[in-house]
Amino acid sequence: MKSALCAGLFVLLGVVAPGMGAELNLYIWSEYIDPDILRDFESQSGLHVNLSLYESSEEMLAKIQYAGGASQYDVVVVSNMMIPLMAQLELLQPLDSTQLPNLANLDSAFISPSYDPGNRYSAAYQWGTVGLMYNRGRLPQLDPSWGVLFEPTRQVGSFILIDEMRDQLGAALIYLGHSANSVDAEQVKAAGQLVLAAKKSRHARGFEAGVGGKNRVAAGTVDMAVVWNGDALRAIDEAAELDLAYVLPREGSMLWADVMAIPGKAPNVDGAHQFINFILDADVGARLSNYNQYATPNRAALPGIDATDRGNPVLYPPATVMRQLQYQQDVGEHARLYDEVWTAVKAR
Ligand code: N2P
Repeated sequence: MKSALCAGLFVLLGVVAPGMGAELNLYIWSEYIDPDILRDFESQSGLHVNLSLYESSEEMLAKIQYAGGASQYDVVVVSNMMIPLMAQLELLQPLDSTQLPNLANLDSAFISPSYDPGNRYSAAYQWGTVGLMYNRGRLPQLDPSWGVLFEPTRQVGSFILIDEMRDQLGAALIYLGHSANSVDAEQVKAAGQLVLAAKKSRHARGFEAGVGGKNRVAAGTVDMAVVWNGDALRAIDEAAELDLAYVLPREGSMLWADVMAIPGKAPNVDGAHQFINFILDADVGARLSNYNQYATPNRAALPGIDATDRGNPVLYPPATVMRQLQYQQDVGEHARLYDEVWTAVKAR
């Protein structure tokens, strides 16, 4: 009797013992979700959201693969190119599409995409580009080229490289005229040499993962960084006293999608589906992008996107620019080649 009363009181107070499944554990890039959206999900679902953040795909994969993450988190938000690899490593479980009616809201480009046929494991979250964010006040004549990182005679000011393997090696591959998804060992090694030389240059101020680079530029402590468009756009607004800008180098750049997936041993699989379906709602999708300033993959959300964002070519590049962007893809067994080259670049 006493314990029943006690349990009743706990429910009343919203306190739930571990193992009761009333939590949703989300693992996501930092600065990537509106806290109000989480609060709304909590009140609608009755689930308490535990938020865990990461800054790079390498960090995320290590956590999921080797540090118990696959049984700790219910939803992970990861780059599209991680899906084939994580599925093959059995780190993910298939989605139950009957619990995801809002999947129909996604734009056709994100329905059965090449990285995940049939959306077996993933539903799109946001998409964006890799580019250069810089302080225009300090570098008014910046040449919009990857050469400002990789060509000693064209390096200017101070810069931060991105601690994200495929983005930083991809930029070097593109500068060399190769595919950002190259699986040619000589090409990838040459890209590694370029990144290493950039790292050793007197203009370089090291590597930063995730939001680190944009934070340094926004604080005025470096002139330029390799960053993602949405992070750059938020910094441009927040540090309005500085004249900051984001450019896609003329040699071209990379395009990515981030997606939601459920780890293989997620504690709350039903809650995970509820969360994914909630994010795929048209209204929630619009709020998400209006907060993040990343582009929405949700067609039904488009009418709710702020008009200035919708018309901003940094968020929704015109077709001519899109043709210059390469969609990042999983490189299958060649991931090892990238890992080796990247480890050497970071270690030296
Ligand atoms: C959020 C950035 C996530 C985009 N800060 C990386 N794909």
